[in-house]
Amino acid sequence: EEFDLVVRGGTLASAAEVFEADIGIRGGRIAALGHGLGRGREEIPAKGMIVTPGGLDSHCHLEEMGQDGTVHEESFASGSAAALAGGTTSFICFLPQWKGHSLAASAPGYEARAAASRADYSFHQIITDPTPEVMEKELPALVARGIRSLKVFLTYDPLRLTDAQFLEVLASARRLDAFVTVHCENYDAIGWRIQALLKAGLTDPLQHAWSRPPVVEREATHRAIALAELVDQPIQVFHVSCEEAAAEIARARARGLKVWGETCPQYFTLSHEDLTGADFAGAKAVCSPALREAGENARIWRRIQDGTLDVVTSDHCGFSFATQKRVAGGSAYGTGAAVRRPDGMPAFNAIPNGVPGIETRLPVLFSEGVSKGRIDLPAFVRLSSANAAALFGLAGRKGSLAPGADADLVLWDPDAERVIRNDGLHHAIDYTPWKGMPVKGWPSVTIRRGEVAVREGEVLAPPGSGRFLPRGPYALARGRGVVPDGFDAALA
Ligand code: DUC
Ligand code: ZN
Ligand code: ZN
Ligand code: ZN
Repeated sequence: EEFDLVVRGGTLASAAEVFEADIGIRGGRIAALGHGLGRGREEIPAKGMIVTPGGLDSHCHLEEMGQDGTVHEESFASGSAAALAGGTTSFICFLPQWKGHSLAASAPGYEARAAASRADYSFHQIITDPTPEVMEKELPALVARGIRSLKVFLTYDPLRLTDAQFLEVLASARRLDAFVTVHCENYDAIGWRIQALLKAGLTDPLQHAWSRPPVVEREATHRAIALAELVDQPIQVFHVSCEEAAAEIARARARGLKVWGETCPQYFTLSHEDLTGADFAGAKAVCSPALREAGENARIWRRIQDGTLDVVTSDHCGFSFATQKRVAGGSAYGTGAAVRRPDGMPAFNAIPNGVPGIETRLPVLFSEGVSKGRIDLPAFVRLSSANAAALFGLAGRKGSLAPGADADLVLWDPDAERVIRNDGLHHAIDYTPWKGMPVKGWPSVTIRRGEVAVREGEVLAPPGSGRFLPRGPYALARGRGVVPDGFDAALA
């Protein structure tokens, strides 16, 4: 029987090994791997190319609507075009919850808008207000529809949970077989430091980093792990930016806890220097956790290499420089009053937090990681798709080259050299923090479920061609069954 598509003669990289084979695709899935496979109705020669599974970006913000009515400028159509062009074939973004509101009322029309995606997609449900109504009625229905992961914030005024509320979320997740992800920073410490800095007249973008130094992240990471241990519930710590927080995760893992750590390209390539510059340019690199001193990049690489940080996502959270980064209070992702400076620019605390990186995530990881010899190709695959697939209930379907997996593939030209420029990207944001960075290795063809979605930078997949990915129960999301002193009964 003829294949729909054969990718012929490439060097394949899976999460475990590198080997040469043809890939036969039928009905959107990988049907066969081998040498000299029969003909396909379509053939893509891949000699000299590296073929990896399509990327899974398990943390990105698209078209998110804040309680104040602000909507992220990055739409599902533009964000997913950028994702595909950068080799990412599926992503997990966020369903918001507004405090004081039901889940249903918090994201009007959001799931319908997501249907415009060109890449496959799922959601993490953000919980900001874990009332019994939400946790016992709405959440079970959501999980039953395959939305099986939660995100909580331990900081940001409109989003943060108290420790008591976080415990409620962990206990609900345990009952529902859902997975919990956590933004770890100490809310009160940040608020105190912001007030002190503003009072001293220190308002520049660089002071964003001073307002939330590593200890603020380390403390919250330690606390989140301790509370998760108390409930016997696995967690993933989002966007780890520094060795101090990574060390807490490493210690938890050494103790056998089910704790995982994610990081993002901004934390192994950018630093305080990017928070400075003429014309308020430092605002472009304001994200949370904040960028660290330059020496921190190498420490994050070491934690990637030793497996403590085993997922690299974009945390794409795009705010254009002209319209949002230079405007105070345009987002839930800022802290405290929308203070304006005499020059009209917002004080550091009122700059919306986030950097756009959904398209550059994999080229930057490939270039800085594989091309520079810091990681091998299987590690690249684990970091870019396979580990996230395992953590979020998509194992076997995404991040895999095995027969039966979705035929999501990226053909990399390992020798392609380019310098990142914003006008070469497909996102809707007016800048990239990686402008001017030389990279070696770029996706030349992206295949999503057996269809050529991008060829040499041209996005062919139309809006609406992505599919929602419902996620069923899986063992990795379950606790170890180790609750001391019989408290287990109280958690049931
Ligand atoms: N950090 C960001 O930089 N943006 C969005 C949310 C977050 O936690
Ligand atoms: Zn062959
Ligand atoms: Zn976060
Ligand atoms: Zn985020």
